[in-house]
Amino acid sequence: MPRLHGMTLSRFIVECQQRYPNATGEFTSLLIELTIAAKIISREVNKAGLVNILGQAGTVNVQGEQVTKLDVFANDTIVKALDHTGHLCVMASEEMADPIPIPQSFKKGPYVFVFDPLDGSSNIDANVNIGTIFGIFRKTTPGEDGTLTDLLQKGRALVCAGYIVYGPSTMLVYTTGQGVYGFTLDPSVGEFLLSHPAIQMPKRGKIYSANEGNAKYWAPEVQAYLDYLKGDREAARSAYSARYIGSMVADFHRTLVYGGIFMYPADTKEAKASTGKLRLLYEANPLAFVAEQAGGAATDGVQPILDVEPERMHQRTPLFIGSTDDVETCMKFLRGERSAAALG
Ligand code: P6P
Repeated sequence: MPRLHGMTLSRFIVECQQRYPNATGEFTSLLIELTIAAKIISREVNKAGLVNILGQAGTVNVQGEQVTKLDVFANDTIVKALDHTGHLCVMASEEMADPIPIPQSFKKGPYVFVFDPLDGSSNIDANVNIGTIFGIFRKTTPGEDGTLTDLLQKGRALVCAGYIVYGPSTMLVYTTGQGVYGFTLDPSVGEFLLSHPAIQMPKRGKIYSANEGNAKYWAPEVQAYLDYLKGDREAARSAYSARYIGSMVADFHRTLVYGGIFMYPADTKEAKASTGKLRLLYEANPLAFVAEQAGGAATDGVQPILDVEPERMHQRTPLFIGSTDDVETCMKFLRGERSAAALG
């Protein structure tokens, strides 16, 4: 893969395509259209405090969550940027109850696009980092119209996944199965520039990230793992620090760069969270693909996230994602092979 720092994302994508003689350029064009949507959303997010785009849209989405105006803007921007490209046959969005068909007046293509337009949006009014998460599959069913079957593919079938994190700088991080590459938006030229070639997650980190306010609702094995992370009260300072932003793209990006583990376990706090809060299709799967491509791991506590068989578009999953050694230690607790007492 090209590795020139400062290379534009568009040039990087085209040069990557040139490694595949049979490439049609459809995938390249789709990704470039996505970057345009990312720039538009970044512009709105970065000036959200200055125009009347903060606050609630006055509606509730399929998740039962208050929809912010920026959620709606991000969702509509991505749909409008991609639905007429001729590269997609169907889309699925965290904001839309049903699959998003490609209008009959537009040409359809071989790709399927799943996305969370603005994850962490409940943090918008506090100016906290938020992000867009996306995944791309190939169509598997006959005919030109995409179907639910095309959407409900295992994460292992993803051909591309990534996220845009809107923070101190806007970054686009993605993989096509050839490693993980990060691009930082230079607003002065309006281009994403290669800033993080071939990102590798440390094998073990020193940061754990979870909403400990839910700890009393977690399974005992998860609570035992938390005790391990916090270290024995008599022991010297624990080897781990806690960091939790409450915006998964930001918490994951930190985990990708610094290592450690992010987890959102199932809890008994609310019925919907009994299988975890995070969504499999357009949150856990894309980030799990990025994590594995960066040398990390992601599990639902039983199996790799990418091997989970999706049954519903908006199904939720527990998520433990991060450095391989941290995820493996976590799994030993979840399997009951370790206890906080056996800190060795
Ligand atoms: P809690 C944001 O709403 C989100 O979907 C993720 O971005 C984030 O990790 C999680 O929910 C935070 O949930 O229950 O800790 O507020």
